[in-house]
Amino acid sequence: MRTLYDLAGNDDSQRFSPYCFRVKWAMHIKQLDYQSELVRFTEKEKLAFSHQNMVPILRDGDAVICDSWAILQHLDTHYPETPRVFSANAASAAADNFIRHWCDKSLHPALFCMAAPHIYTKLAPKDQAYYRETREKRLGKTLEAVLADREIYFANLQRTVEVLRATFADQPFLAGEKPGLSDVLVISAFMWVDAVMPSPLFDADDAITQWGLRVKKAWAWPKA
Ligand SMILES: N[C@@H](CCC(=O)N[C@@H](CS)C(=O)NCC(=O)O)C(=O)O
Repeated sequence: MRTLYDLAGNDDSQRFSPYCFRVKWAMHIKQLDYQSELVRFTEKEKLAFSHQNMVPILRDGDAVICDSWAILQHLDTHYPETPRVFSANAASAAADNFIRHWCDKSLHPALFCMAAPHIYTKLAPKDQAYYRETREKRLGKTLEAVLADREIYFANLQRTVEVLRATFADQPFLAGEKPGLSDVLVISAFMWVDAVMPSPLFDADDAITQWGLRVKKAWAWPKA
């Protein structure tokens, strides 16, 4: 049996890890079933078996795999009869790797500044002090100050995602005519933020919103 260790808020249905979303997308594309083991930020004892303290973790039989990228690689290697997540084409795989780093270094930080104060409100009370301390250190200011500066952060986010809109003016998906791993990586980032924001980041007719709907439709993502 496969078990995915997934980050949860106060409410079990509240899931907001972009890296866990990557794995859930891969499982969905491959039609692999799994059970979720929900982990709160401060429940590090639940992760001790993995000798590190982050999610996602996949337990697959005797194998324990940490890090979303490594988990995706494991799934492609161990389930070769299922649809591949990584492109077999070297140039496409290299482009996906660029998008992975663009997400980690540019998109996630820009989204984080929008989402951080809202994530706080969704957490179990026992997690809030840990989250405040670690995230305020990362942000260099209080969560309240981040919320007060939301217009500055939104302008920065808009500059960051302009490259997506320019791309969608030319092609329906980041991977081209059909969605691919690059689309999984980017939609996972937006799903993280959508899960916590009080209102959608972008208008319904925004090219990014429309692309997100296309990705979910193309792969029949079950959760709307
Ligand atoms: N490079 C890792 C990053 C994983 C990561 O940053 N996980 C976050 C949740 S999104 C985490 O577990 N944070 C725990 C903490 O901050 O205490 C991956 O791709 O899986």
